[in-house]
Amino acid sequence: MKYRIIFFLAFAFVTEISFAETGYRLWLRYDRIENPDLLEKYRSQIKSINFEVKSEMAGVAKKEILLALNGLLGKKVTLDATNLASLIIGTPESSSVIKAMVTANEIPNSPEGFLIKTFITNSQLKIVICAKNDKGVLYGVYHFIRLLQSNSSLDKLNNNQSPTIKNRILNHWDNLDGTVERGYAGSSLWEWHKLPGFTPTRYTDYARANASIGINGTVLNNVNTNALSLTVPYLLKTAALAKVFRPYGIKVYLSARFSAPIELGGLKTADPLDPQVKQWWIDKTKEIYQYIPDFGGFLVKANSEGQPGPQNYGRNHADGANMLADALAPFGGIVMWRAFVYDDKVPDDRAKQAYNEFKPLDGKFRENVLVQIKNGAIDFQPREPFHPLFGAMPATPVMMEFQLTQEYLGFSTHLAYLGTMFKETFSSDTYSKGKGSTVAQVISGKLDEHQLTAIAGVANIGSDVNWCGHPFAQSNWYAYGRLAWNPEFSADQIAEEWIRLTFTNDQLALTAINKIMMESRETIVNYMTPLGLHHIMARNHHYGPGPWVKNAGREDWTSVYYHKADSIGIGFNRTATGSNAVAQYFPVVAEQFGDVKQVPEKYLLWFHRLKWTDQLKSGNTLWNELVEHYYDGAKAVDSMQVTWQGMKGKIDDDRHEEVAQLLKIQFSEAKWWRDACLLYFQSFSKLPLPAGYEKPQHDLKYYQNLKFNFVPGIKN
Ligand code: GCV
Repeated sequence: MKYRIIFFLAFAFVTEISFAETGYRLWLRYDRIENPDLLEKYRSQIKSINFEVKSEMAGVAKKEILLALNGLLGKKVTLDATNLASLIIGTPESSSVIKAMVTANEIPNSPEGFLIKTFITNSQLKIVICAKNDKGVLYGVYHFIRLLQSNSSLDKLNNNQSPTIKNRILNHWDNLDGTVERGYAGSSLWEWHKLPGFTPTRYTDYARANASIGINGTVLNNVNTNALSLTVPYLLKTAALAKVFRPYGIKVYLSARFSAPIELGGLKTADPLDPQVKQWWIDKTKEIYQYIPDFGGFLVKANSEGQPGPQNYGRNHADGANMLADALAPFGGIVMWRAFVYDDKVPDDRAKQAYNEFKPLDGKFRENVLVQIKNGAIDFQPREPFHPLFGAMPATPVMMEFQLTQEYLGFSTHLAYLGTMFKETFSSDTYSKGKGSTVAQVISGKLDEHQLTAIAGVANIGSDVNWCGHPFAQSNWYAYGRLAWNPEFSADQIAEEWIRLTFTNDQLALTAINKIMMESRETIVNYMTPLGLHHIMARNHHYGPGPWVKNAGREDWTSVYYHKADSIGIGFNRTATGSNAVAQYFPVVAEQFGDVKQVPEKYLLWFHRLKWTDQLKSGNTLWNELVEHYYDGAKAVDSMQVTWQGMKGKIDDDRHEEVAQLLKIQFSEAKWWRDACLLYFQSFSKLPLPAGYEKPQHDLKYYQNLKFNFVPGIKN
């Protein structure tokens, strides 16, 4: 009897633990469909499945669809190798049933596209998921699962999709010692010391999550890289990861340290024009492909923030990139050469430096080189106008770099859905070839007719059980993948999809959570950097406000360099009377950004310097408008908390409570940002807070003296 009780208690305990909603499953949650009518309907529509498997990739697709169907339908679907099956999956080569049912020109001709189509034969509904090859089938399967998870109708499917951008890549800023630069979700996923022998299921789950949203590449190591990644012991480890990811259509890439020929090869130089250096990279690349035959290529941060590069030898970025490109070309590999360069020794506005260095090199890169450009010209700020290099290098394939990890948007403590931010950049019009030359058009290769296209997202993934730290940070991984697949998707539609897959299909909850997400990034901009302010965070770790940062080792790492506040006014004059950064944009844009009357107010202080008392469109003075934005931002977090409270019972308690606690922290940090920034700027404007605003809790000194130890994301 005693044992029975112990067993019962142990069972109850285990049961409870195994049902805790940790967030580990991300958007791949296959719990039984809640709506009973829909469940019945799906069960009657999907009784059996015909999926002939002839490759490892088809094998994982089959495993996934069975897992999903068994979970979502709450019963086992039967396998049926005949044309009587209700769900038929494969390629015309692998499946004679598909070959007979679908005409060849209905299937997208692209290597990763798919068709999902409903057929009614003899009043029998059949659904076909097919593609030209198994990769398309895999993506089709994940899309079909998404349709079920979001309770879509299967009655009349005719869904034909192909990705817009070819290489859809995550960049991990993961160090070999297990830390993650700007990582706020625990330590690195990659357990280098246990590789290559140990490859936990978590690696497979990582690959599943990526494949489900179309991500097909991953750079495993930090751009501030260690040459050791290129040594044989680490190549073996990389090869073990590549083996796990391969069936999910994911290639691995490595960040390459430019000085590796010196550090590993014992050469005296890393000069890209030196024959010995070239040979060293040729040999190294050959060696890499021996271990990883489908290796994707190199990502390089050169001559930026202390990293070595071709300029150390009087060469330019094209010389460096082309040397690596030549070594990779025989194997089909690519070079992603970052344009994130700036130097405090260069006496020009930091925002102009990448354009100044790269624009003259347009057309000078090999065919397998992409120039990787951050969304804005400074550094992943809560809001930046699009980078002037987009559209300015028509003879070179350029790719986008977004930051998913929230270095400047509240780490994994603040709720920030970045789908809206990604869209803001994508839909910006460069006017490089007239109206409609959007950044999305540039990146997709459509505007300048490039076949080689790519996009990178700096990952927000770590060892935390829920992968990304904040439960809502998962939505940025998701949105990145979906927009990389098709930049025309809307942020709103992606948010809704993610909520359905991650939390619930309940309509009230969908509306409320969607609203929180869609407003979240603007809210952060308001309480951190409204009206075009930028780079005013604390020094080095970037946690919290630091508009007073002055002595940071280099001028372009200080805050005062960017806001230039004094007793007269505030803002960086980037017009013709200032740094003239506006001239780097095409004339229509340059004119708009350069004219204080036309510039969108969200970029006002990015491009213009105004007096505190200047009047804005609202009729407010600049000072009062600034105050209003900061207070609105903090207030909006309070409203988010209230809305979230209303979600209690609509979603699981575990994640509800986690988000509620994080929102509470966010609210107090929003007020901290607001009060610290306004008190600091007030010390110049000498203007009072307009009537009705709650007074700051502390004085400026208090905020300036706050010190934090062991902040994540940097080497402490
Ligand atoms: C990987 C910013 C970050 C650095 C990062 C750098 C980059 O400066 O603060 O941590 O380094 O961008 O993108 O290379």
